[in-house]
Amino acid sequence: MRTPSRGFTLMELLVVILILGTLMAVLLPRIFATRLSAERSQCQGIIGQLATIAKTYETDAGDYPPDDLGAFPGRLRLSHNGENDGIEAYVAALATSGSSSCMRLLDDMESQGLLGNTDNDKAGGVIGALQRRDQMEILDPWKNPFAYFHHRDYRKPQTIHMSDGSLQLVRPVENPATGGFMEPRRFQILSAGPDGKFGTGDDVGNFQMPGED
Ligand SMILES: [Ca+2]
Ligand SMILES: [Ca+2]
Ligand SMILES: [Ca+2]
Repeated sequence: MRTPSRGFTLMELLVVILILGTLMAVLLPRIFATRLSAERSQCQGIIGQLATIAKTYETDAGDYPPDDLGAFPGRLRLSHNGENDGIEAYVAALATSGSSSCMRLLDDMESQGLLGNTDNDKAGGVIGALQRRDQMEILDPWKNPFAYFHHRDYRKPQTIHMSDGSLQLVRPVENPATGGFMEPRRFQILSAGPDGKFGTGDDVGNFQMPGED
């Protein structure tokens, strides 16, 4: 009579591999979906913070932060390379506002690693309380800059310098119900979402995207 082998037989190994493979196939998509959902919530949370501070800024300064680097005094010597202008102007407005709540927001973004400079541009001098020459942007959870539009500039598309080095032309989101723009009297803050492309269904904004439930 044969004595039973102490090791795994080939058949047992195959069964174990099959079970592990099935578990991975079931669990991995769920893990990815959970992560994606957490990142989307984080993105919505950041946009909520940016929108709240834009309103605080408006209460103090009489207008929302500009999206145009030409709006700042020449002594700031901001660089105009035509990339990330809107969100750079937003950051520069907060940094030069003298408001502690504006600075707190920038500090908060910095501590989360969400203050970046994807186009690597520098001003001629330091930008207010930022205390550096880098013209920073605020980044979404996928490390791409947000696009920020003041309502008066909704007809001007902006170029965003993505984290992979590519450039994307971004336009504010239109409202199919009115034929105008979403947030017609305020501003739009847009994230390209997890796919890293503006203008697709997974984009996130400071309003309910058209076609979203
Ligand atoms: Ca720039
Ligand atoms: Ca920059
Ligand atoms: Ca997208």
